[in-house]
Amino acid sequence: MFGFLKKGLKKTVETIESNAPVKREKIGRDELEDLLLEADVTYDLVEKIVESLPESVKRIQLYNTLISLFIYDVEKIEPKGEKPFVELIVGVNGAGKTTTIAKLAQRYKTEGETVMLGASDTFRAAAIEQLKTWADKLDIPIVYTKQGHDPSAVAYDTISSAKAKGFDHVIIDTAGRLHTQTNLAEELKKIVRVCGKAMEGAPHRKILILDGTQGNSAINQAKAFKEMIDIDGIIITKLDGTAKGGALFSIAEELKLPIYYVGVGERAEDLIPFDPKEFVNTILDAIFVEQSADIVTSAGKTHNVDITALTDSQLARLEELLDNDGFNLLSKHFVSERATGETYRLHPNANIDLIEVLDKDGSIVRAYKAEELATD
Ligand SMILES: Nc1nc2c(ncn2[C@@H]2O[C@H](COP(=O)(O)OP(=O)(O)OP(=O)(O)O)[C@@H](O)[C@H]2O)c(=O)[nH]1
Ligand SMILES: [Mg+2]
Repeated sequence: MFGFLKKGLKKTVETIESNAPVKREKIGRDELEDLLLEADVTYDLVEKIVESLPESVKRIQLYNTLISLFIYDVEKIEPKGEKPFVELIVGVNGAGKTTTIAKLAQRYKTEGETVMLGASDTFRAAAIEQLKTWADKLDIPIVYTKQGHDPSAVAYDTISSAKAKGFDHVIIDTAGRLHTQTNLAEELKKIVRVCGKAMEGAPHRKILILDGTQGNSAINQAKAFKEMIDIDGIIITKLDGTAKGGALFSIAEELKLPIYYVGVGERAEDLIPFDPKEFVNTILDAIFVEQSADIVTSAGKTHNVDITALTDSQLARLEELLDNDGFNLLSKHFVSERATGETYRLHPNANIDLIEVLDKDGSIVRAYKAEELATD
């Protein structure tokens, strides 16, 4: 969906724009420092960012510095081989675990895959009810027991049942708070162990849910969970409800964990794959007049391949062409392939009047002639 992340980052973008109302080609280092601090980038990181920049900063210079914060070695964990692919969802209470599970389940279901949920937050009766309500709404099977029962047993039963029925995915909810932190650590470790007994290699992904409205304070929380069980990646929720979107830079830089998705609302559809380039460009669009570094303008060309300048009908035509080839348009820079869930970059190549779909290595997966977008 077009501009989805932009909508999710509305409050962050508005705060930047209210602090720097006039967009420009260059921004002074001091002013940039203030903007980043306002957006909840940690003080130390702001210092580190501006250190390498000149007195007056151009978009491309800031882009390169900011994007580098997301570049670190991460292990890509994907469903392969034996089913089901088991995901364990952890995080403090209220972070958005249960809602995110519903969103993930919905996503897998839309991709044509089968999902089973496990209600391992047995600490509160309401938690079981909440997941059940989502399961009913999305028409997805769920394994649960009574409040107070062993959460590990629920995880075991969910995986066993999904395995027997050949399900593609299992997603397991957990409690965010127990009587003490030690209890929580012990419980999570036990769930992890028991998942491994139900299926070798499970849980395949241990995902930490962080509440985006907490900004930087989420970092210490994340470190605590990392110590309890080895976290594979994170999902940041409630980005729509905060002006602290800049905290993602600090979270990435400090934790060096992949950010799989961001939550941008309360509905099942409000979960979008996180793309660092799109994130950085959305922030930069609030500061600079210049367009994204990816966009090559089509000045002097017969056909218009500048995606930012496409008319509504040209854009609709592009979306239609992509759709026919199995792609969903995510934003003006990215598409996702429905069959695989892979994200590809959309690159307007003004030199040869093509709109190209590029993979991570820059190889062309598909290309559309600009003239194909003509609607008359
Ligand atoms: N605006 C917004 N609200 C969200 C988002 N994700 C979750 N919420 C809301 O945050 C609140 C808490 O979400 P839950 O999913 O219940 O959180 P939890 O981590 O399961 O909480 P416990 O079960 O109490 O540990 C709910 O009101 C959700 O609707 C999001 O991306 N945006
Ligand atoms: Mg919950």
